[in-house]
Amino acid sequence: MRVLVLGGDGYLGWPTALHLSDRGHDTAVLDNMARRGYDRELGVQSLVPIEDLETRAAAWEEVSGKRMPTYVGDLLDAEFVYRVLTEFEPDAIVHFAEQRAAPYSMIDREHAVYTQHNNVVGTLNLMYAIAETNPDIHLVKLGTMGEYGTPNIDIEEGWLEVEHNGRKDRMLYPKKPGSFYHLSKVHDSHNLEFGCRIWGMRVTDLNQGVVYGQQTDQTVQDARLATRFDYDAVFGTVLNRFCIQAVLGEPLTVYGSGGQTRGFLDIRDTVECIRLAVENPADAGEFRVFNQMTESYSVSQLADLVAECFPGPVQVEHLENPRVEQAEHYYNVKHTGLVGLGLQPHLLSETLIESMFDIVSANKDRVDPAALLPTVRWQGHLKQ
Ligand code: NAD
Ligand code: USQ
Repeated sequence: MRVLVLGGDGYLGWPTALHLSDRGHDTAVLDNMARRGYDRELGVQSLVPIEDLETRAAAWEEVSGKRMPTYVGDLLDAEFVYRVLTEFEPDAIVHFAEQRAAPYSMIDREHAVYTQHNNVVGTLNLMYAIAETNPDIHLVKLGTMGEYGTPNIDIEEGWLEVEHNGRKDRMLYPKKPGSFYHLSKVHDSHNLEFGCRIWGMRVTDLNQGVVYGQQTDQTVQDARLATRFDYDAVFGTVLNRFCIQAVLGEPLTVYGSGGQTRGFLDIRDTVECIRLAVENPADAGEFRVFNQMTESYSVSQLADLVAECFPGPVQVEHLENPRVEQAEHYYNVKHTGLVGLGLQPHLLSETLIESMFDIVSANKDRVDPAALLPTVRWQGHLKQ
């Protein structure tokens, strides 16, 4: 198949593009380099050094013999999006290209507006470009488990059978997200379901949990193929951060009691889930939703796991939670769709955590310890 990966310069987009290319798909990547710009804005850098997109694509061609065209441009530029779709003629598009950090979206009004404009309008431009160039294109869109929040009932895969006053209907599962970023994904999901229902688009919305890990079968083949690894309190995700903090001898920063529970998955499962979704397209008119996670853990459980695996002393510090989120709650998620397509999960094992320790040790001089501490507060704009 011909697959276009949007956001293909990012943490997950780059290894996914490599995985799809490795599996024989003609793969191209598109990115506007916004993520590298946020690094400059925040004064941080990936823990592992990364090459620019051209060097990465050239290295992949050298290693694999496979060419990977690159398109540098913005999804907010509708003409650019139409041009790329007309030129590359994809059968499937994988859409990672959004501002994805909850704390970044909560810095202030400007960052909230930027996040929702970038994410919602970018996706809307893409929907029109697909509908007007080739409505048969299967769109595989990255959503997030955080769209659901932490409701006190079981979380289904996107849809809920509702019985109300003696009548029944199948409705989109109600959403209770926890940041302006997570809300942007909810808005996307509604727009995409509308596109399927009204225009007959074919869409798979992947409500992904928090990803951990940094290496895949392809990225390890050459140092120039490495993907980014974020440790800072804005873009770094929790398990990656805990592994990094352990190696640096810094306390693991558990926000609040640590009872908050989330869905997680290994980066190697992310790339495989995308391949499975691409190779098994949604039907025309179908808004298909999968919950892309393999295990649930509370933040405290993760801190304990890292402390157990690390061969040295580890301190766990409970910081006042800068976010507004439930500390103790019910969490039971259905996630059988991708397993049904053939996913064989890599569950959190000591082996993976230990391999992360090695990656961090090799690059620890690149860390600015000041960037480890959270500075963005969910109610930061309110008068104290
Ligand atoms: P990332 O920030 O590393 O990558 C996103 C890429 O999209 C960046 O390279 C950025 O430059 C690009 N981009 C952003 N806006 C764009 C635009 N308007 N036009 C073109 N390119 C644009 O993020 P990631 O961690 O790789 O996440 C990828 C996707 O997966 C996101 O949509 C995110 O919401 C979702 N997701 C990530 C995680 C996780 O743990 N990392 C978990 C669940 C869902
Ligand atoms: N947390 C800590 N200590 C830390 C960092 C985080 O206790 O040092 C806690 C947070 O309070 C939160 C949980 O860990 O309860 C997860 O936080 P995170 O920063 O790892 O992840 P989150 O903000 O939820 O966002 C990440 C990605 C986002 C993706 C989301 C999946 O950045 O793109 O959508 O994971 S999900 O959480 O399922 O919505």
